[in-house]
Amino acid sequence: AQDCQVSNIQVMQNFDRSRYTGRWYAVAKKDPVGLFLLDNVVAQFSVDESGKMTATAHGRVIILNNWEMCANMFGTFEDTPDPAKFKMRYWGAASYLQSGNDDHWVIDTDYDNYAIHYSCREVDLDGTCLDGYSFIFSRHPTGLRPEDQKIVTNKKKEICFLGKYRRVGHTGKSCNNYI
Ligand code: DAO
Repeated sequence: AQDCQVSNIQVMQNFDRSRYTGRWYAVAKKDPVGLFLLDNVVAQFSVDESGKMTATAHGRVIILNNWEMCANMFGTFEDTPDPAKFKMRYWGAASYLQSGNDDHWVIDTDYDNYAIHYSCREVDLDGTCLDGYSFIFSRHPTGLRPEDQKIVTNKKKEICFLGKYRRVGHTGKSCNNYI
């Protein structure tokens, strides 16, 4: 499916949330309108006693258009009939941080090295994504392994975001890389 219809986007088959838990480093990001998370983005996924997926994220953010700071964010995930598609409610540790409710789809992952996330916030009248964002996650702060790069490039193409990503650095300069 490469017709760029949001409803035709293929997600991870038989997604296993317990294997997805733990730390993921964002190594690339396609930004939405009104970019928020900048760099040094580390997400930590968990599954609680009731089986619900939750996450915390830490990263350098942009608020009020030009203020940069480090932020602690929280997310809870509501299940849908597709095990790889969630509704994510998110908020910040401080009230001036962004909050919202976004789709959170896991497009592909091998659980041990790479993961491709996708969220379309606004679907256009023609069924394509008008405003969306996507994280490329790695288990390694140094980036993707060469053997995973081809898979990730193909998936970027499938979700019609190829060429729209920027690198997400992990300098640790303005934000610590731990949660
Ligand atoms: O960075 O521009 C943006 C949009 C992303 C907002 C979502 C941040 C919340 C993260 C919490 C849970 C982690 C995956």
